[in-house]
Amino acid sequence: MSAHPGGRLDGLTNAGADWSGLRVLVTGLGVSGFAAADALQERGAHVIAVDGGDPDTNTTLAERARILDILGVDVRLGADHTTGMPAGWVPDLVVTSPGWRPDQPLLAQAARDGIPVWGEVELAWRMRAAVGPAPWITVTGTNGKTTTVAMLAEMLRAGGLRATAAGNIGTPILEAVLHPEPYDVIAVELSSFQLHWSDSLAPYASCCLNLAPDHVDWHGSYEEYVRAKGKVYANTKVACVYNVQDPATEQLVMDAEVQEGCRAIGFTLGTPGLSMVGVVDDVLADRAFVQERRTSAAELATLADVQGAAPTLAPHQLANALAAAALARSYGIPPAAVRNGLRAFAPEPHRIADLGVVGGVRWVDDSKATNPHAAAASLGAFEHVVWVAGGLLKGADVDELVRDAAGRLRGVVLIGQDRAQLADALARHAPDVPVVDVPTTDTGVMDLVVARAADLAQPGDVVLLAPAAASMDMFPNYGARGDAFAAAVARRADTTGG
Ligand code: UMA
Repeated sequence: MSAHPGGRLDGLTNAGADWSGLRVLVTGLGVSGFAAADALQERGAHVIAVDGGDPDTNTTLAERARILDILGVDVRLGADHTTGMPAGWVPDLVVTSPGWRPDQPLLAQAARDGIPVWGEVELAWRMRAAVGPAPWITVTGTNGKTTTVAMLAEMLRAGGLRATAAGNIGTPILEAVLHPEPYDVIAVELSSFQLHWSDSLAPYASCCLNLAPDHVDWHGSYEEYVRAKGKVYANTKVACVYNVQDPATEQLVMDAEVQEGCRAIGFTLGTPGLSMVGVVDDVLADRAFVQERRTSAAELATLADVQGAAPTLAPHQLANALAAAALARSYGIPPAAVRNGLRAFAPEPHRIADLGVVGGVRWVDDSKATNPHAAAASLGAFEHVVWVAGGLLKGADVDELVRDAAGRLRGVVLIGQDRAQLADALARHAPDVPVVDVPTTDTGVMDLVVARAADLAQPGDVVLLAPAAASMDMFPNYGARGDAFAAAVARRADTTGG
């Protein structure tokens, strides 16, 4: 930590510490940067906040900048401000947004100059209440983490606690930590980006749901991505929850430095062994947090409780429920509250969302499948699929995905920037499957996509939007992509009479 005030930063471990006068450069004014700048400014820090965006075209950014300016933050917008430190000013600390890559010029300069860089999650951990702060239960993984923390939060609430889900799910964790009405416990979704910039978290319980290549461009290599994910287990107090079907997650637990007495707890789609939560017949069963676990198990819920109103119970959805149940049980939540939490859980939009049957074909929006691993799970849940795929692959390899899915594919409609890579993989592994290439990136593209998919589908098939890729080449985010798809399906229902 160089010549900078390492000693002072070491003492900044709770909201009551003396943050005043600390010079902090906040990089990025998305939701996390805004929360960080606001919290630091309120505690008397001297904050400069930079963002490369253009306020003339980005009205949200302009509004955030206006509010922070009123609060006294020195806000500097535009690409010129993100290439190096502000002239004539050396910060004590940089607090960065998760979207900023470590090789971004300003962050690279901070590393060269020995200026500590924290993520907003690290800042939030260090701004917890001095006395009786809400414990964090943390969840990461390549896929399923948003669903899992949402399920976990429902279980905690069903157990009578004031709980919320925060972090990568959308609400900055800082907001949850500094909420005027303190939470009893917080279910925290952590991305690999956020974990990269966090070093002192000590969660009550933690979980890495699964591991598969994603965000390799941001981290530089798959090994670095896995290393970041593994940080979720560091300093865990009570339970490190891992996926029995994904041994790499168990390895991360074995490699982690945890607190004395912390247990490794597995979740499995099969029969649970000792210290596991799993499935027996149609029941979710706990052999980890029951007194007589050597000889008996506790019934937590049924498979029907997990499936709810979904068109099918996808194995990964069951895995998410088991992981959430293990984490909730580690916190002492009783079985009935686990079940009630699962029943109360409402799936997020764009996550295997059933859009109904139009023209004898079921239409499903899984726009949230932004990487090959998520798309594989989604494709595996249906027998005969017309697959709508493509977008930004972020350096991911799609060969395994296409090879494994080949037998289910009735046809494929390709969209987005990296569709040639998917087309090549399809030519190699599914040469007989018809592929339609949709090169246009117009906003109206989804009508064309839906028409082409309908041409390929046979009655009883599923048309599945599970792009295996990010959306930003064509849409603001995956939500907008899913909305466009759903709207085009609805228009087709109107014109064809459903
Ligand atoms: N910016 C620059 N220069 C850069 C990069 C970004 O100036 O080199 C600016 C942009 O103009 C923008 C701001 O930085 O104004 C964006 O910051 P950000 O991308 O870190 O976004 P936030 O709004 O702070 O949202 C972040 C997470 N975003 C990312 O990790 C990319 C949100 O996760 C998260 O919900 C939020 O913090 C609260 O914790 C989103 C996400 O896509 C949903 N996550 C990835 C995923 O789930 O796969 C990891």
